[in-house]
Amino acid sequence: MTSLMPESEDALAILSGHYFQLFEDHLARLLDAKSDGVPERLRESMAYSLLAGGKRLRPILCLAAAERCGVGPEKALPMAVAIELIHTASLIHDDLPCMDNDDLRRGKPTNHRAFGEALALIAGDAMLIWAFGYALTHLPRGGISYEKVSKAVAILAEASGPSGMCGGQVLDTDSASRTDEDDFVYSVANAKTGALIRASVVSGALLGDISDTALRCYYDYGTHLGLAFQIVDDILDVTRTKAELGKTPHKDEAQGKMTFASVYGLDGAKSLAALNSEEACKAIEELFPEGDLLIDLAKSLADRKS
Ligand code: GRG
Repeated sequence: MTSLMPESEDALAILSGHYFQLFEDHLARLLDAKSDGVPERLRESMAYSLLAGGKRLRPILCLAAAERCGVGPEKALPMAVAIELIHTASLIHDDLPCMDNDDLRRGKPTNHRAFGEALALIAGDAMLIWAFGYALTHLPRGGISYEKVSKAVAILAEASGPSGMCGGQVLDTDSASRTDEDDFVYSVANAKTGALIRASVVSGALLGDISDTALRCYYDYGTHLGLAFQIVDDILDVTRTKAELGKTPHKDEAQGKMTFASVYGLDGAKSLAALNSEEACKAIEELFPEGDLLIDLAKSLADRKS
């Protein structure tokens, strides 16, 4: 089978190549299969964005957390798929003319540029609904109890909804929702980006057997990792090129957004990214005193290049 691993020496892909490839192959098969009742153009539009080469950070986190809690990656794959469906739907919607109005995503024309605004909107809607249906029907087939499935899926719903990603997007884009409180930029990042990253870790862990104490460690890890990720995102928006990012840089400044870079300056933001990456590592060190991929991931994400 053709390798879909990015050609660049990407630290995330190198560190987690096994999960990355497993996920990539599964997703490609899923979108290749013509499905009864799905109009071909809708399938093409969804496949266009889903197979455009994202980093797959969230699915990798989910599969890694699940495996560390006793559930093999094959069994956890439906949860990872659901998470990537939601993440990619949010990117399609974020790029729409009524939101960020962007032309480039994952190195390709945005979904609405390729398929038109109406189809892009519906593709995102369809992926959101498909995500929950897919997890709910496919996880139990791998022998995971309905009780565990419903807890994990509820976490995902909360992270995506009004108090999670949707709410975060409102704080980020609706000028009437902006406040001048010191921690506003944290509220945006935690909801817009952090909630789904944390849910990727926690939902994976919840599929297995986990104590409340260990769950707290994964929760704190996900919180700090999500923050570090968004802080670096803000830095990259200022420091990187279109070719490096595969999306349009300098959008935050052009839109007058409050970001970690605008509030704390580039050096301040870099220190905060490093601090949150360290906090993420500390949160799970007691579970993995001899080191772990999750720790390496948190370290590498603090100075990711795209
Ligand atoms: C459809 C659930 C849903 C919400 C609608 C549009 C919207 C409200 C929310 C968008 C939120 C958003 C765009 C957050 C940004 C998160 C972020 C840092 C994305 C970039 O993630 P990467 O770098 O992207 O992991 P790849 O392409 O590698 O997957």
